[in-house]
Amino acid sequence: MQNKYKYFILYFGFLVLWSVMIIATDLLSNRNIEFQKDVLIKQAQTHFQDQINTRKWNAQHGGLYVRSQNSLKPNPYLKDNTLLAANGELLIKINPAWMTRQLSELLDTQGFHFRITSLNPINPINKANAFETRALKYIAQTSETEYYELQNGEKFRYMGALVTTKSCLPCHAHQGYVEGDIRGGISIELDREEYDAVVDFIHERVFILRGVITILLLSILFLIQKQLRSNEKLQEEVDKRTQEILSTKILLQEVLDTDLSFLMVVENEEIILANKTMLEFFGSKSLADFKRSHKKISNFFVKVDGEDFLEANMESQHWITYLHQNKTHKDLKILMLKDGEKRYFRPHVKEVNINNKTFSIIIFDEITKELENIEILEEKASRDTLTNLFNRGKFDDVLKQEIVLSKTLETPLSLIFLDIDHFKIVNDTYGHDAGDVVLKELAHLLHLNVRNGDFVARWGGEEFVITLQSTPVEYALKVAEKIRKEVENFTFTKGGKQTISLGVTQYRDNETAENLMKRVDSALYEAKESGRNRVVAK
Ligand code: GH3
Ligand code: MG
Ligand code: MG
Repeated sequence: MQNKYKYFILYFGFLVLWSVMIIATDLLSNRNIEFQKDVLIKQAQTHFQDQINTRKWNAQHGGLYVRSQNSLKPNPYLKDNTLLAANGELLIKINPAWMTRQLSELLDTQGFHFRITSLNPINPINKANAFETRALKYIAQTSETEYYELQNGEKFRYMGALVTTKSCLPCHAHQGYVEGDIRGGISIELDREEYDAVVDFIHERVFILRGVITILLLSILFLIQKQLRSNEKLQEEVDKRTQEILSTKILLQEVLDTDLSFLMVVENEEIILANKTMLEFFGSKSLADFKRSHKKISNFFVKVDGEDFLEANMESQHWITYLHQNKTHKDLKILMLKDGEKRYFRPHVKEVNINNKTFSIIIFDEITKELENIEILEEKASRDTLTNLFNRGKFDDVLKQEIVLSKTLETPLSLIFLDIDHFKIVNDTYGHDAGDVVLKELAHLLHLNVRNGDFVARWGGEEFVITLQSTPVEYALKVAEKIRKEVENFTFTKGGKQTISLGVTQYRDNETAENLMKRVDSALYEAKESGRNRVVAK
């Protein structure tokens, strides 16, 4: 979620919660104040009810008579307001109205007043004041029987309606009242100090409560805000690090891709990283693509017998394990085919441990060019510069191989050894260069007269040697004779006519190459000794 929305929700939520708390405290305080008001009303109602009961009792007895003492005056608005007792004492009649009046004057204690009143009083002293007028008018207009006012700075005022009963009619019927009429009320005034004190107390507590709630909510808001800010910072840090890691990864991939060798990182025999050179070699767009189409790189390793070439399994080990264990094996190579062409690689491996995980960094350096150059050099080194035939060094290897092949195939191997007759005379007569030309042309002649698979080499000077695979000495003799005739009939460009002498022999079981060479040499020697330009087989 975007930060601005997050904070908006937080502040809005805080405002809502704070408002709910304020409303709740308001409701609570109002309820308590209402309760206090009810106590005041109950108090007034009790007083009112006391008066009603007393008046009812008085009316039920048609008034009562008391002694005239303590300056008690008879009710001037009452007919027959006195009575002469049998003992001549004057008794004063106290009707409900006069009783209420007397009691209200008597009960003028602090904090509590009451008096009887009417909009239309018989006794003018009972004339309603402003509050009483409002109260009586309200009662007259509604079906309520009570009215009260609780105004700030004023006393609690209560008005209870006096409902006309049968007992009231004797005195009040002349005013037109009938039973059930409301003819006035008892107005009660109560001190409200206790009520105000409680209300003040409630307000004070509510104020404190609201303060505490506000501080509490602000603290929570502050903490949440702090947490959010720290989360944001953390997220920023994470984003930054992720970006850094991403950049490093891209950079790493770029570095890997610049390398012309195959470069891969392997974890548990699974390639997890590969460079462009490798992927392009296999025609893959990505590593996932490579895995999908080729599964394993070792599927491409070409098996080569008798050489140090890596295969998928080496000595019953996975090739990567084998690489780790044979790091010192510098001649290890890999052969793979690309568009039918042979491509050679030199593998290297390095183990890396990161966070208890082991990775293998594997590099395949391409050595195709290097091997080709070596091959060219080797080829060069094995040739005689003048005739371009194999030289003696190479011939030694070839002869050994031919002996192995002959033994393996169990086929005869024959050898022809030949030497130019009186070659010294050519040099002496035509010069050394002319001798060279003779050597070259003879080499060419020999080459033309052997089969593919037969090897011709310059043994040294004007001596040549030929191996004839799968050839018995009898046939070799025929070949030698044929060569002898070819040379005899050939006219050399600069040396004119030349002849050669030849020795022929066949390889014998388990003899050495040296032995074989000695025998053929002695056959040649015999050919020379017996007159030259001939073939001797041994
Ligand atoms: P034989 O019939 O007994 O073999 O007589 P020969 O003269 O051929 O034998 P000899 O060993 O006496 O002489 C060989 C000569 O071949 C001597 C040497 O100068 C010559 N020769 C050896 N190598 C070369 C070469 O590369 N070029 C030239 N032009 N001559 C060479
Ligand atoms: Mg010689
Ligand atoms: Mg010679």
